[in-house]
Amino acid sequence: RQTKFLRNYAPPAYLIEEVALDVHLAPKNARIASKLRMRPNPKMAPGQPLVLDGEDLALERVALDGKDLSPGDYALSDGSLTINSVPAQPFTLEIVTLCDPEANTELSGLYRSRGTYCTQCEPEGFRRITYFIDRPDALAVYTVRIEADRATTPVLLSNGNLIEQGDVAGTDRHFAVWHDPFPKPSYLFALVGGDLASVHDSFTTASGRKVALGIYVKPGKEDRCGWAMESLKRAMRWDEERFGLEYDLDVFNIVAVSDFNMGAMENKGLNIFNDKLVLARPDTASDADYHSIESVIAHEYFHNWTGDRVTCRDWFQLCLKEGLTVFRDQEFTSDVRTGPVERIIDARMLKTHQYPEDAGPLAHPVRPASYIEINNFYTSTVYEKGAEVCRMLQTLLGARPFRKGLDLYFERHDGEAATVENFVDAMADVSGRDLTQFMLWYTQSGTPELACSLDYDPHAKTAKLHVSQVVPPTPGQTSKEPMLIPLKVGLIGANGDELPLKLNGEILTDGLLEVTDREQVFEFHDVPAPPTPSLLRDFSAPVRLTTSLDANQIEFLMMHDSDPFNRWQATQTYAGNLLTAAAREGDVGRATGKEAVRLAQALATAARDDTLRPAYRAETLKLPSESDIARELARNVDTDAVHAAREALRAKIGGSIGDTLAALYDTAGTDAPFSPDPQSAGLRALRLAALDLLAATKAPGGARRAHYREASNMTDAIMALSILSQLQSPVRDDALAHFYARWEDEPLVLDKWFAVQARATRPDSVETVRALLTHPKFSLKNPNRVRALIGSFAQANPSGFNRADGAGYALLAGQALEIDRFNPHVAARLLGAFESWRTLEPGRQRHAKAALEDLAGQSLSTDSYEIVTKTLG
Ligand code: BAL
Ligand code: ZN
Repeated sequence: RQTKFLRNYAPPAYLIEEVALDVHLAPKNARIASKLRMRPNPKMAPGQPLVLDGEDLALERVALDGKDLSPGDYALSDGSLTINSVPAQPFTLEIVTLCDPEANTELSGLYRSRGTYCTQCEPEGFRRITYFIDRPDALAVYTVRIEADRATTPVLLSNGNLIEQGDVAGTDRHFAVWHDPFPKPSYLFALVGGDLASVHDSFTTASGRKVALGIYVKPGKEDRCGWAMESLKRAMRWDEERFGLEYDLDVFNIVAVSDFNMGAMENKGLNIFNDKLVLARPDTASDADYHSIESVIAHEYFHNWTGDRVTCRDWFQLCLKEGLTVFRDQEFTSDVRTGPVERIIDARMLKTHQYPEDAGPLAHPVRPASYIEINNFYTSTVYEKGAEVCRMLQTLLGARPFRKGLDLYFERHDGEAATVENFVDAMADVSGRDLTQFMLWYTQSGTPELACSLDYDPHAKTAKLHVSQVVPPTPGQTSKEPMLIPLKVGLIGANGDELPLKLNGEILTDGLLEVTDREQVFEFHDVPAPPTPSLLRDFSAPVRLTTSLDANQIEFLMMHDSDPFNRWQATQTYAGNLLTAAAREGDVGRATGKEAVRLAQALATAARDDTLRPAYRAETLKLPSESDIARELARNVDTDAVHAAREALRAKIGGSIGDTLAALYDTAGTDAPFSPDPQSAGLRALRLAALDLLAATKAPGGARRAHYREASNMTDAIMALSILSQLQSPVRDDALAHFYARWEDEPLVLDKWFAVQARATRPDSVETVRALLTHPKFSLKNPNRVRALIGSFAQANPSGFNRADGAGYALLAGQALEIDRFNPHVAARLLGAFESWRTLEPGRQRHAKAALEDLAGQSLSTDSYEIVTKTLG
C-alpha cells in the first residue's frame, strides 16, 4: 500500500511507438499476443531495466527482437514483469499472456458479462490485459486484431477505423482488424465482442468528413437508442460551433453494457457506456435519465479532444481532462437547455457532493499531490470543482480569450500528455495575465469561506463592500494562502432597479470583482440610496458565502434580483435559515411560523410567474435537501431533527399555498403528448415540484394526488411511486407490487424500484433494505443494482442511513466488505458515504466510528483501505 506523490514524477525510461495486439477471445482463457515497437527514452538515463506493469496474467512467452527469453532473463512479480537488459537501440518486444474474462469480477481490464466481452482500462486496467507501460504518458499507435467465435460473438469492435475483417478459414471463428492512427495511452484502449444489435446514423463534420455513427446494444433494445444518437449529433455540432473542434476518425461507436463500474468511458472512437446512460424510452426512462444521457453522451464525446487528443501526463493531472470536460458538457447542456436552470443544477450538485468532501477527511485538492489508489480520486472535487475552476478562468479572462487559450493549448499539446501548468500557461499567454495566484485553486483543498458586508454612507453616497476570505484547514494542509476569487455582484435599488457600479472612477459593466486578499474593501460611488447587494451572482466561484443580509433583504432578493441564480439562491437561503434553526434547536415550530408563510407566498408568486421558464419555477419550489441542511449545520447533526424540520416546512408550504400548487399540478402541460425535450420536461418538473409540496400535507388531497396508475410516462410514474413509497399504507404496497409486476424483466427500470424503496424515509428503511438484499432479483455483482439499493440508501436516505442505533452504518459496512472481496472499486465508492461522520451528534458518531474501526480491522482491498483509514483520520 504505497503512497504515490506528484513530486516524484519521472518520465518513462522506455517509449512504445507501435502496438500490434492479436486478441483471441474465449470466455475462460483469452489469449493476447502483443508486439511492441519500443525504444529507450532519450530524455532518460540509458541502460535501465525495462519494467512493465501486469496484473492477474498468465505469461506464456516473452521474446526480444524475435528471440524467446528464458525465465532467467526476466523477473515476474505481483504487479510487474522486469527485463533487466534490453538494447540501447529500438527493439521489438513480443509478449503472449492469458487472462480469464469470466472470472474478472473487478470489471477492470478485459471481462465478460452476460455473454459480452468488454474492457475498462482507465485508470490501470490495461495491465490486466497484457504487460505494458500502463501510464498515461506512454502514447502509442495501436493496431488490434480480434478473433472470436462467429456464432456467439458476431460483433468485434476496437478503437479507430476498421481496416479488415473476415472468417478464419477452416474454423468457426472470425476476425476484425482495427487501426487507430492517433497515438494514445493504454487507458484509452477498448475492445468489445458480443452478440449485439446496432443502430446507425451519420454526421458530416464542418470540413466535410462523413462519420459513421453506431450504437451497439443487446438485441431488443434498439428502440431505446434514439435519444442517445440525437444527443451525440447535437454534441458533435456544438463542439464545432463553440470550440471549433471537429471529430477526426471515420467511425464513432458507442457500446452499452449492463455491468460497468463507471458511468461511461471515452475510449478513442469506441465509447463504452453503462447502459443506464444510453437506453431511453418514455415509458422506461425519466426526464432525469434523458438529461443524464444527453450530458454524459456529450461529455464522453467532448473527451475526444480534452482527454484523447491531449491527454494527461500522469494521474495527478486527472482534472486536466475531467474538470475541463465537465465544464464543456455543462456549457453544452446550458446552451441546449435553460442556462440558469442548469447553473442551479450544477451548483446544487457541487454543494451536495463536493462541499462535504472538501470539508471532510477525504478532502484533496483539484489536483491531488498524493494518492494510494487512483481509482479513489474520480471524485466530485476533481470533476465538479475542477469544472468550476475552468469556469472561473473563463469568467476572469472573458469567453473569447478563454477560447483563444484553449486553441493555443491544443496547438501546443495536440498528441501529447499535458499538465495543468500547460493548460494555465496557455490561458496566461493569451491574456497576458499572471495566473500564479489562480494556481492555488488546483493545489489548495477546502472550500473558501467568503464573508461580505455592505456599509452605506448616506452623506458620501458610497457603498463599501467589505470582503474577507478564509480557506479552512484540511487534512495535510493546515495553513492556506488567499485565493483569487471572481466575485460577481450587483447593487439593487429600493424599486428593484439595478444601480450602476461605479468603482475607482469607472463603471463596472460586468459586475466582476476580483478578490485577492484576506481582507478587501470595494467602494462604490454615486449610490443614491441604500442598496441591497446581490453577491456571488451566477455562482461565480465555488465558495461558501456568508452575508450580513437580514430576512427582509433576502426576501427582497427573492422578488427582485435580476440575476436568476441569485434569485433562486435567495429562496434557498431564506428556507435554509428556517430549517437550520429548527433542526439545530429540535423545534419544528421554528420552520412553520410567519416567516414560513411569507416564504410560501413568495414561492406561490414565483410558481405562477409566466415570464419565468417552468423548469426554473420548478427549481424555485424545491426546498433545500436534508443534506443541504446538514451541511449548513456542519456539527452536532441529528438527522431525525433535520428530517422533521424539512417535513414540517414542506407541509406548511403545501397547506398555505395548496390552491396554487393544485392548479399547477392539475393544468401545467397535462394535455401534451410525451416528448423528452427540455420545454416539455420543464412543465413536468413544475407539476411534480407542486405535487411534492402538496403531498407533504396530511390533508386528503396530499399524497393521494400521486396518481401512480394514471401515469403515462416514467417521469410521472416514478415521482408518484416515490411519494407513495413513503406511506405506511396498502396504497404503497399495491403501487410497488404493480410496478414490480410490470418491470421485473427490465433491469434498468427495476433498479428504480429498488432505489425508490431504499430512499423512502420510513422508520423501517434499514429493514426494508435488508429484506431487498435477499430479493431474487438483487445481485451484489451488478454495480447498477448495488448502487440502486445500497448506494441510494447510503447517499439519499440520510435519516435511514444515519439511524440513531447505528443499524444503517452496520448495513453499509457489511455489504461493502462483501463487495470488496470481488469488486474493490464499487466497494470503496460505497464507503464514501461515511465521509461526514464527524459532523454528526455524538451518539451517531460513536456508531459510525465503530463501524469504520471494525472495517479497518478486516482484510481490505487497497481501494477500501485508503477510504476507511483516511475517513477515520
Ligand atoms: N474517464 C472516465 C469516465 C469519464 O469521466 O468520462
Ligand atoms: Zn470524463
